[in-house]
Amino acid sequence: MKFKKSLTLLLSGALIAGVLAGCSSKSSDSSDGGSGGSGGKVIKIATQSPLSGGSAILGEALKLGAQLKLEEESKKFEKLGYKLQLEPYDDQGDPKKGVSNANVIGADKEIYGIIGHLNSGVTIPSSEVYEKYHVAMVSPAATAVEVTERGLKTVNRIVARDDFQGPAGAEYAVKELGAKTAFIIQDKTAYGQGLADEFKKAIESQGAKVVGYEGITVGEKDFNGVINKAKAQNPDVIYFGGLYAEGGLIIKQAREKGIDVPIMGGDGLDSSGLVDIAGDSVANTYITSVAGDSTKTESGKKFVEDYKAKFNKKAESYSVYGYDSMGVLLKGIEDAIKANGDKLPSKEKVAEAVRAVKDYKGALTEVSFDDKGDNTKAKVFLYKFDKASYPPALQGEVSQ
Ligand code: ABU
Repeated sequence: MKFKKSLTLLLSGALIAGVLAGCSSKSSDSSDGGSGGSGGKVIKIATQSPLSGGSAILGEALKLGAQLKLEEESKKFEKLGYKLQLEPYDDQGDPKKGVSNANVIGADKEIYGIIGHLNSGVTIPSSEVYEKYHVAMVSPAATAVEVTERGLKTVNRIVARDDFQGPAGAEYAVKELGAKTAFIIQDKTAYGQGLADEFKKAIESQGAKVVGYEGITVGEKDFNGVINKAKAQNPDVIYFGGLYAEGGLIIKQAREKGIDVPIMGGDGLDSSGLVDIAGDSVANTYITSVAGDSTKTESGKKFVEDYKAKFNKKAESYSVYGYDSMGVLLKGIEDAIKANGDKLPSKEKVAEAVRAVKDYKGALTEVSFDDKGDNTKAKVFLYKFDKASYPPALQGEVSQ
């Protein structure tokens, strides 16, 4: 792994150098790409993400980013004779709802692609349905290893996997935070458990000892039982595999019990929602994220301004990933249309063209898919929350 520290940190010298080498719930705000109802064959793109429930902040961010890109690209598609239309679905972060929506999406002859999901545990079963209907999916956020390990032709993602993210966190915990012991908590989802297991394997291989490994349930609010177990072990670091709703409460309740050691987690904690829930307790929390800081590039800064102007909201971690995922999907569709003499191609041909995307430059990301649908250019980022503000401070990034 190649760890590159953020410029701020390099200048401050704060760290030692060279450390780590649905229709039933379909949203009613379909967008016609701003084309004002002009003619042309309709190409619908669905989004699936939690627009309600505990992780709705990230789910909405993903959808809004995708919407912005679709609207920006609509003029180009009009010239080709096509009218883009967004079809947002609320998967509620629930695998059953995701699959139910996926069946509706698959049966819709005009839907040529899907941006989503946020949750790996929803992505995995829903994408079996997309594969059956040959509809290309690009996920801006699902990081579980299994998502792209099943040999599905329609499944792609632009973010790094948890077998990259977990070890990056473990290496940071050992080499930067000096952790010799870790207490691990995970939310028993495909994402939370998968990430926690990758962290566990990696930190043990670095010579640290895991002094506790506990599961919690999504939606739980009182974590005193598991926090008491952690406190009794007096670990150097507590690691949580899961999302910000539970993560925020774990951090808050741990600090209330006087636990002041670093608390770590993954990209599921990369949300303003973590700060809303944990408040000042969030200080001394470290996360890995598969999402970079949009404000670090000119195109990223422009995206953040355009997003704010359009939606009157601050961009979240996954907003720009929704935007870039839509860019990749539309590039694949455009390529497939052109290869088919400007006629509408089959969904299979679209899926092939999406998988073939190479060297795509988005607002923040670069994307080249490998034969599994993973992005060979995906990175992992390290952040620290010093105080109750979002985004957290970038500590550095790791390339593959
Ligand atoms: N990777 C962030 C969202 C959680 C998931 O993959 O399920």
